[in-house]
Amino acid sequence: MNAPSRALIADVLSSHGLHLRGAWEPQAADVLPVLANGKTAAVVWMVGAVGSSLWPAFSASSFYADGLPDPLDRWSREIAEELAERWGGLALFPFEGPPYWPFQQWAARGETLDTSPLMLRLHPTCGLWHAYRFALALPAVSPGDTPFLTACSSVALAGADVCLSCSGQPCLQACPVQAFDAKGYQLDACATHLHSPQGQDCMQAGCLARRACPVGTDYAYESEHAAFHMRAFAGSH
Ligand code: B12
Repeated sequence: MNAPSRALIADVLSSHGLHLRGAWEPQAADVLPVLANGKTAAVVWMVGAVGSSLWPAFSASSFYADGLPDPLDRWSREIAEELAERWGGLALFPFEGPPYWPFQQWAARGETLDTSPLMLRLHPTCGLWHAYRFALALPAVSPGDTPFLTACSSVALAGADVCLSCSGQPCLQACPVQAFDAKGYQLDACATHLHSPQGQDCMQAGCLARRACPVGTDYAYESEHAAFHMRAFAGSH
């Protein structure tokens, strides 16, 4: 089986509103599962959404309206597993666990990302408005994509911490219940607030701290998309 090219993978993903978010070459220390051919993966492609890119395709799918739990995870799984089978690989998911695959560390091996006081990774263009849906571990790399993979694998966390030089760090001032202090996150305080009448702004339009970040505001989630994630988050805490 020929390895799919990066252009083909990106093209197939775009029909679902998904984006190729870089790639990395697994090492023995990554301890990934072996593939169906009994070999280890040669490449891991990271797949995610940028802004509300996935919302039109997902919200039009049967998963969105079927009333069963975890519709976005099930939608992601159906797409990922079909692609993994097509290309002789394996799909890995951020929501499988615990223990969880270290998606944020993997992502930083494939594209430039920074850490942030909210613990979410900051992308230079879309800020905090991005997330991962799955990773595809494939047995081979198309020869034309070797330079891309080499370039991705040499990516390191951005040296200059964008958030440390951010004037006033509005994300740390915006949370009504001070759930973030740059060292940790008070999950209980956040969840209690979300379930209270005062928390309805976060529930309808998304986390106020995340919305306060000045980077990538053009990519902020559309309100229906934001509310969907907040309902899922509040519903499980
Ligand atoms: C567990 C988890 C949480 C827990 C964190 C508990 C904790 N103390 O660690 C909780 C439930 C609080 C959480 C919350 C959210 N999460 Co979360 N979470 C995860 C998950 C499933 C596993 C993290 C993990 O343990 N990895 C294993 C370790 C070994 O890998 P790691 O890469 O080093 O992981 C560390 C970081 O993830 C860090 N971390 C990352 N995000 C956060 C958030 C908080 C609040 C804290 C305390 C720590 C933390 O803690 C991990 C352990 O050291 C990941 C998916 C994944 N598989 O990575 C998503 C993930 C990190 N979450 C994500 C998101 C978007 C959120 C929310 C914004 C959800 C939402 N409402 O939409 C909220 C943030 C809160 C807010 N108000 O905005 C995204 C981040 C994308 C990005 N831009 O970086 C991820 C990658 C999921 C995805 N599909 O993309 N999350």
